Amino acid sequence: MMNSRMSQDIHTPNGKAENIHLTPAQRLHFDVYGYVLLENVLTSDEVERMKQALYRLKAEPDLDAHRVYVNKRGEHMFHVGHVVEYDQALLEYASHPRLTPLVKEIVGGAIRLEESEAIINRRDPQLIPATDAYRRTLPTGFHTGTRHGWGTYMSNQHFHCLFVKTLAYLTNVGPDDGGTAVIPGSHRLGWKERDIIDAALSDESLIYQVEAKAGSVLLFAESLVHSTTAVRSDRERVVLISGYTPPMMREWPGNEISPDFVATLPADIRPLISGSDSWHWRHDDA
Ligand SMILES: O=C(O)CCC(=O)C(=O)O
Repeated sequence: MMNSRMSQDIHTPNGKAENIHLTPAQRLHFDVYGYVLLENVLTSDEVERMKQALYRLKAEPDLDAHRVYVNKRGEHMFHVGHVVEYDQALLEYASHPRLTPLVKEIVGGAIRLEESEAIINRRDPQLIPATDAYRRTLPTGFHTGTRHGWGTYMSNQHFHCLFVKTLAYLTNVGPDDGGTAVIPGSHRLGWKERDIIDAALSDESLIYQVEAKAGSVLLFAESLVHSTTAVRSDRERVVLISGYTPPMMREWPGNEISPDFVATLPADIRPLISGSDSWHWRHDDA
C-alpha cells in the first residue's frame, strides 16, 4: 500500500520535550491512516535494557509475586501486563520523553498511563508451517480498544483519540517476523468492527503489516483495527506496549498502580503513571 513506507525520525529541535512534535508529514499520515511508525526512537542501550528486563520477567518462577498479569504463557507466546512496576527500564519506556509529547498531541491534552504490556512470541510450528505461503499476513485477532465517534474527536481540523498506544519493537521485524497488522483508515470508520475486519480479510491489500528496526515505535489510535501477527520465521519477536488516555479515564483492569510504587516516583512523572490529575484535565483547546 502507498502508506506502508511512512517511517521517520521524531522531530526534536533542541531536544527539549516541549519542542517534540510530529512533523506535518507524520501528522498527515496519522490523521489519514490512524498510525505512524517512528524510527530511531530508542537507543540500542535502551532496547537492550528493556529486552533484558522482559526476558528476566519471563523467566520468573512466580509472576504473581511481581504484580504483573499474564494473558498467555505458552512455549510460543508470552503476553504479560502491568510491567511498568517491574523494572526501571520499563518505567522509562512508559514515561519516555520522546514519546509522551507525541501521545499528548494525539489525545489532545494531558495523559495518563492506562496499561503497560509486553509480548515475546515466536513461530508455533503446530499452527504455522515454515513454508505456509497461503496468506500474505497472519493476523491472530483484529480488535480495537475504542471506537470512532465516542472514543475520537476532531479539533482544529485534526483527528484525536482518547486511547492511544506506543508499541516499541525491541527486535528487528521483517515481513515474516510478526509485525503488527493494521487496517489503515479504520480509525475513522463508523462501520461495525466485524464488517471492517471481514472486508479487509477478503482483500489483503487492505491490511498493512509493519516492518521495523529494533528501536522503532508504532504510534497508533486504539480506534484503528489492529492485530498481533503470527510469526512465520524462526526469529523471536519482542514488543513493549504502553497505552494512554486522558487522566479521567481508568486504567485497564490489572494495571492499577500500587500506592507503594507511586510513592517512589519522581514528582514530574507521578501524574502520568498514576492518573492522579483525574478530572482536572488540561485539554489543549481549553
Ligand atoms: O502484538 C502486536 O503487534 C499488537 C499488540 C496489540 O494488538 C495491542 O497492544 O493492542
